[in-house]
Amino acid sequence: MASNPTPTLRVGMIGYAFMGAMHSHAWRTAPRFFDLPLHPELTVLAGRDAAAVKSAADRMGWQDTATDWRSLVEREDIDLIDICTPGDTHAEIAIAALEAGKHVLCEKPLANSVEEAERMAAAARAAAEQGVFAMCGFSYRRTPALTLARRLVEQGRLGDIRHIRAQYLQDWLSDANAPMTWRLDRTKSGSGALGDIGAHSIDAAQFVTGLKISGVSALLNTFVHERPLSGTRVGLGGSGAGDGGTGQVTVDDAAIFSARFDGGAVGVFEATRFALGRKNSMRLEVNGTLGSLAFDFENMNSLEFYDGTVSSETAGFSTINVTEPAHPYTGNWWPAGHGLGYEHGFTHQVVDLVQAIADGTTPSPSFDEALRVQKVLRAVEQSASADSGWQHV
Ligand code: SOE
Repeated sequence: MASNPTPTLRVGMIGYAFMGAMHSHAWRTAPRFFDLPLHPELTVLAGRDAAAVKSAADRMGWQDTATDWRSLVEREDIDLIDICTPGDTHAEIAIAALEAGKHVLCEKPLANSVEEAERMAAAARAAAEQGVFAMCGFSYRRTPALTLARRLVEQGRLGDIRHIRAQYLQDWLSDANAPMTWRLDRTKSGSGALGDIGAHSIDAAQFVTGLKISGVSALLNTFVHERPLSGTRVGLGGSGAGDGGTGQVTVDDAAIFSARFDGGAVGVFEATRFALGRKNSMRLEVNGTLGSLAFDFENMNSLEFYDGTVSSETAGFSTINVTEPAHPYTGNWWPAGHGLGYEHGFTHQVVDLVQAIADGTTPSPSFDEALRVQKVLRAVEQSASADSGWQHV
């Protein structure tokens, strides 16, 4: 007797740049390494430029293309909408998709304002009652070392958390001649380093410690206010050409803030795209009464752990190689010691999302959790504006 084929989850994705390529890879790869209850099908890819979206779809394995995202929301052969577009479009697309009964995966930060994020979270709550679910793409949570860090905190290995130190350091804007991009335009991105990468640190800090930020005191800074509109793009940055005019940078280049967490812990956060030499250094250090943890994404297959309960004669930070089958997610990949990369967090995100949908449970980070991050972003901006001081979240 033939066994039942795995039911499909037909995905419609909007956007096909860096994040679109990453999500495509994740949708393709997840069922090849994990036993999923639903089989993702790369059904339709949408983007405004017909030729460019067709070429991206052929390259990344999508069956069909569309030039209007609304057609995806209306199609009956789509079960999930994956939003990989700049933040100014998230609310409209996500709410329309949820109201049409489609599950949603939305890139971070959830929205460009708390007001948008609140509407999205309300739509997600209403949809969940109908068995339709939404997740926000804070993918770093699914880096095995950070998932392990959370596990150690949950096991009580750190005791009570005292300090959280989070830095997200990149350098692709340190050249003042690097060209303008949508990430530097507040109307498209909502904020700069703060929302683009600081949001990851906020989510990771809250995820690993299980604590919530209750207040912040911040400063934001913009180093370069005008950039060339055209030029040669290399990765996220590049170098501008002198003849295409300039555009205004309307976001922060660096965000620094101190924070209080529920339960008495204190934190320091820094996000910048001007830390020359630091390419994707997403760092998190946590100090508790019994132990400490330290992580740097530039060394993403390791986690430093200090066990304060052993004799001081032998105590010291030790490096856990997070590549053993016993570690989160890693057993589905390569033999111990062979390591994972940036893209694996996105694949794990798909794995957990698909499992939650099949189980009929709200995936994490939910839109409500992402709304909470959005409120921290707002509090940081309010605190930094006109030096207005301490802000409750
Ligand atoms: C650019 O700073 C960026 O691509 C972010 O937008 C991503 O969220 C981060 O994972 C890598 O850097």
